[in-house]
Parts: sequence; structure tokens; C-alpha cells
Amino acid sequence: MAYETILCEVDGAIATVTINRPKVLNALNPQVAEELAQAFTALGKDAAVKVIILTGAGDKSFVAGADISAMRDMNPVQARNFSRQLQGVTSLMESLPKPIIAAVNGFALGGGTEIALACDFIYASETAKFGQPEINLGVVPGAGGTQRLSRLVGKSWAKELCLTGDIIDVALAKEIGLVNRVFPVDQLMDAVLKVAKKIASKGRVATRACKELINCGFDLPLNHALLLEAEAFCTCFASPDQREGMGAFLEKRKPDFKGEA
Ligand code: DAK
Repeated sequence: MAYETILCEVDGAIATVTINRPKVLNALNPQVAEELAQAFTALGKDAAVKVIILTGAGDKSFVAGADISAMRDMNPVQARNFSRQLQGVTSLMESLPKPIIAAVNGFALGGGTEIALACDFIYASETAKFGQPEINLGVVPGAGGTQRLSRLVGKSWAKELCLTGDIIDVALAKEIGLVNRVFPVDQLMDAVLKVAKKIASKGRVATRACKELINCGFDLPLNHALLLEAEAFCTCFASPDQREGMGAFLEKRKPDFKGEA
């Protein structure tokens, strides 16, 4: 499919989606949101793709937020439509049955931090910077900045970031648990590809279930979440991957997972 504001490349089991508006630091406008929705929908259906990487074009920015020039003159109806569109993209990413890894290679501000938070985990370059500066624009974060962020880093850090609008460096982002791992700029994509390939070598049924269990179970009471986990564990036994994985261990060989999810 031809896109104008994003790039979408598939190499074997790994797809890389690059937000491609480097002149405005990859800011998100309605067209980016629409194209991201199309790309994630298509990749979700593409049986060959097992893991998706999300990154930003250029060496300065992942995503510097929603496009302020596009937002400034929106009327309330356009603002609501844009809002629903962005929320739709983050919800789609979370519900996709395949892991999405954020490769944050520079500024991830406002909607940039939020779209990274909708990924399954974040790897970042030493130059990455994070923040929820919406308060400086007279608004609140609208795509999960108050909600996904507080669930990930705790209420206190989420409040400090959302209330001050401060931009934090990657060391602090790692310290508070927003970022999993940090790499020199020229090693980030190799590191992300390496972990993507490792995940792609696992069985689809278990990969999908892990993502769904952690996402869905997190906000449930523990006993309900554990019940969900037991049901998913049981479902794995209906997949050839369970026999292949356990058989391969016992036969001292590498598993070759072929189950469909
Ligand atoms: N929008 C539009 N243009 C942007 C932009 C943005 N968010 N960020 C940067 N640019 C543009 C700059 O205007 C500049 O354009 P030219 O002047 O060259 O034409 C170009 O990118 C380069 O930026 P700078 O010259 O400013 O570069 P610096 O290195 O000096 O500064 C910076 C980099 C990232 C610190 C600075 O550009 C900056 O502060 N940018 C704005 C960051 C920001 O406030 N982001 C949050 C935006 S609000 C919602 C979901 C999500 C959202 C809202 C609702 N719903 C679902 C309800 C999200 C809201 C936001 O993200």
C-alpha cells in the first residue's frame, strides 16, 4: 500500500513502520493517524509478520507530538474527530495480536510518548527525550499520557511529568521504568531488530497470549487475571506449538513453531 506520511517495510517476519515527517520532527497529523491505522490493520492481518517495530524518520525525533499547526485552528468537531482517530490508533496497537516495539530515536513528546506507551515496550537511543508538554499548550494529554503513563511508571512520576510538562532525558526515563533499554544512536536499530527476531522465533499462540494476558490482566483483580492466565495456558495445549516446544526441549533441539494464532 502507498503511504505519504509513513514508511512500512516488511522483511521476513519483521515489519518496520517509520513515521516520516522529519521536517516537523514527525509530528502526528490526521493523515499520519489514518495511515498508521491502515498500516497496523494490514500488518495485523499479514500472516507472515510476527513482530512490528515503530520508529521515526531522521536522527532527531521519534515523534514530537501531535501537529500543533494542524490542531491550532481545529473547530471542536474536527478536534473530536482527530482525538477519536488518535485514540483509535493507540487502541488498535494495544489490541493487535502481535508485539510492537518502539525504537525511540530522539524526541518523544506528548503524543510521541503516548504512541510509544501504546507499544509493548520501548528501546531508546542515548539521545532520546520524553515528556508530556501538553500542559504548556493549555490542554491535558489525550492519548493515554495520564493513564498508560501512570500505570507504567506510577502515579507520582506521571503527575510530575504531566503537571510540569518537563522534558526528561533517557537516563531518567530508564530509571522510572518508561524505557526498557538504552543504546548508542548507531546501535539502536540493530538492538531492536535483534530482540524482534528473538520474539519472532517464538510460537505465535504463546506470543499473542502473553501480550493479551499482560494487557488485559493488569487492570483486573489478581484472582480474575490468574483465571484468564489459566485459560490461556490451557488453550496453548490445543496448539501444535506446545508439543513442539516441550518435545524439542526433551529431544535437545531447537523448536520450530508453526502454530497459527
Ligand atoms: N507540531 C508541529 N510542528 C512541530 C512540532 C509539533 N508538535 N514539533 C516540532 N515542530 C516543528 C517546528 O515548528 C519546526 O518547524 P519549522 O520552524 O522548521 O517550520 C520544526 O519542527 C523543528 O522544530 P524546532 O525548530 O522547534 O526544533 P528544536 O530542536 O529547537 O526543538 C522541540 C525541538 C521538540 C523541543 C520543539 O520543536 C518542541 O517543543 N516541539 C513541540 C513539542 C510539543 O509540545 N509536543 C506536544 C504537542 S501536543 C489526543 C491525542 C494526542 C494528543 C492530543 C489529543 N487525543 C486522542 C485526544 C497529543 C497532543 C500533543 O502531542
